[in-house]
Amino acid sequence: HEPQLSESLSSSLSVDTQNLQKQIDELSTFSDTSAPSVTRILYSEKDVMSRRYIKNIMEASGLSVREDAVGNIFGQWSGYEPELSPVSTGSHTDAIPYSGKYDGVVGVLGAIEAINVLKRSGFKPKRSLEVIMFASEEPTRFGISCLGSRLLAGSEELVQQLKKTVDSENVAFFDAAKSAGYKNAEDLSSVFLKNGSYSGFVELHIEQGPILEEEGISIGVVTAIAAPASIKVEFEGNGGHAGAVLMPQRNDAGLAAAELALAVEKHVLESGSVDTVGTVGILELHPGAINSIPSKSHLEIDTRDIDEERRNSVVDKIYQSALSISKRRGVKLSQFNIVNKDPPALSDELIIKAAESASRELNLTYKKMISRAYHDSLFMARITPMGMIFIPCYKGYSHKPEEYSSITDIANGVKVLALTLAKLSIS
Ligand code: HGY
Ligand code: MN
Ligand code: MN
Ligand code: MN
Repeated sequence: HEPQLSESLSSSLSVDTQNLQKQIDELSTFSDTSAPSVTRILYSEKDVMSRRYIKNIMEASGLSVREDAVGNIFGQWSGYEPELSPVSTGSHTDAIPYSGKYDGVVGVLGAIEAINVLKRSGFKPKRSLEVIMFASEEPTRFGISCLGSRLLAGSEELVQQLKKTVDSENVAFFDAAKSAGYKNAEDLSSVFLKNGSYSGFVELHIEQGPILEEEGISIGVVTAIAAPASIKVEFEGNGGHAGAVLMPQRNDAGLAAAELALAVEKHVLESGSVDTVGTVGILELHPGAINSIPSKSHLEIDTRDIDEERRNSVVDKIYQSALSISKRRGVKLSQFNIVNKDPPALSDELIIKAAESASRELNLTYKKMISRAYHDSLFMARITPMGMIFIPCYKGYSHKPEEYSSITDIANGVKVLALTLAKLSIS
């Protein structure tokens, strides 16, 4: 017979909100920029401090902790049928420059607290429960998003890419990993998880959008994650003296970049859907002197859509624009590198149902919705049934220091996660 969750479980879940808030605040101090902003870059000294902090908290919660070759960290609570594939949960703690202290963190510290909540309630897991802190989710240092979960999902393409990946200071990926203590980072394929390693994966995350707060709803149950793509582009011209070179003789790499940035906006707005987005978040001019015509420009484009075909046609149009701008302006298109062009992911129906019933049993309002931000869940979906639980965040702010979620909303998310994990654990 299938064991049932005791009726009283949902009412016996209590979150140690004071301790959880303290942990969120302490973790935010491991930052390369001053409060209230957080900057925590993969394999940096602050990242290493944050890793140690998380491992200590996992151990204090009685989890058995291990790390893989690139620094995905796993904390497991063994179930009474440990031979069954575990249920996993988790998120990331790396943070882009000048961002906030909740993105990712809520899904790591909140997941460990969800385990504590279940332990305090007397619940015994059948399938083991495993908390994962992914090596890094943000693309900041090496331009590769969800680096840890892409490897867990078995990306051979990424293994080849990482062998020749360097950061903006020319530090090779492997050297950076080793400097953070991951001595056998070169053994990348050891990171791959076999299919069936988990029976499910659920990530708790702030919404990074305004809907839940605007509609006064406590919980978001994610049904799909939008399809992200990122492109690195470089133009080269002759540069020269800003005073001496007359306009007809110029091939200004900076203006080529500016024109392509506006072309991104044009193609996105003309896609036929409000769900298509495009951003040029990095635009660098060389040599970067007021009186020197840019001889080189470097721009990085992020474009997404919940519809993969529509997103792909925008990428194609951006490429066509880059070619025509380079011809018309006589600048060389020296790089047009599609770094990633990922498909969207659908959440698993059973996990959606588990999260919905958990919300109902906890008397929390909830709404099914898509995630326009990407997450490690996008890649975990390739090797196991996936689901995500959202909590409201202030005005939908994220990736900036004003990012905020109340400890009440965080505690609601932790309880829904705990009850969802419990349901999946005895399934
Ligand atoms: O950009 C994203 O969607 C994620 O929050 N890093
Ligand atoms: Mn983020
Ligand atoms: Mn995140
Ligand atoms: Mn994300």
